[in-house]
Amino acid sequence: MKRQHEDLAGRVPPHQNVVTGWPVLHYGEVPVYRDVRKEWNFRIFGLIEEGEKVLSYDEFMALPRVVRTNDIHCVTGWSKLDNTWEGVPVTEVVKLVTVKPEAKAVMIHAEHGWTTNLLLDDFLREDNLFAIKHNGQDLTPEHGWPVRLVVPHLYFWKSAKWVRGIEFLPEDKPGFWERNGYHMRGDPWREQRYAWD
Ligand SMILES: Nc1nc2c(c(=O)[nH]1)N[C@H]1C(S)=C(S)[C@@H](COP(=O)(O)O)O[C@H]1N2
Ligand SMILES: [Mo]
Repeated sequence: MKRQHEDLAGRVPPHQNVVTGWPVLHYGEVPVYRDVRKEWNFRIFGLIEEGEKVLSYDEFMALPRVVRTNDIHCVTGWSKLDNTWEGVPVTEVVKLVTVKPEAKAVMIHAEHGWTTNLLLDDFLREDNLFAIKHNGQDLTPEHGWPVRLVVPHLYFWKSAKWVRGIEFLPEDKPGFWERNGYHMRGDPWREQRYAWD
C-alpha cells in the first residue's frame, strides 16, 4: 500500500508546496470589459498561410471543448492539485489555420501587451487548453476570465491569463517574464525557474 506522501512525492515537483486555496498572481491590472462579446476577440497571426485570422468571442466560445484535470505549479513555490478545467484544446484552435513549416515557437499575447513564449512542441500538447471554466465555474476576472491558457507541464507563468492571441514565430523569443530573468522553458521537474537554471 502506498502512503499519501509517497503519492504526492511523484506528483509535486521539487521545492513546491501544495496549497488548497488558489493564489492570484500577475503583473498589472485585471482587465475590465463592459461588453466582452464586442471587446474580446482572438487573433492568430505570424507564420500562418492565412497571414492573420481573427475569431470573435462568439466564434471562440462555439469551438469544441473538453474537460481535463491536472496539477499546476507556480514558480514562486506553490502547487495546486486536481484542477478541473473546461476549455478549447490548443490543437482545436491551431486546426483553424495552416501553420507554415518554418514556425518553431509561439508568442502568446494577453491583454495589456503581456506575453509569454513557448516552443511549438510544448504548445501543441494534447493537455494544453484555452480554459474557460475551472472546477465547473466560469473563470473569475482575477484568474483570467474570459479565457486563459493552461499548460500544465510547465511552470504556471506560461499559462497566460486574459489571452488574446497566438503569434507563430521562426524561433523562440522571450516574453514578458522571460525578458525579466525567468527561464525560457520553465520545466518544474527540472526546476527551470530562472534564466541561469
Ligand atoms: N496575462 C497575464 N497572465 C499571467 C500572468 C500575468 O502577469 N499576466 N502571470 C503569470 C503567473 S507568473 C502566474 S503564477 C499565473 C498565476 O495565475 P493565477 O493568478 O490564476 O494563479 O498566471 C500567469 N499568467
Ligand atoms: Mo508566477
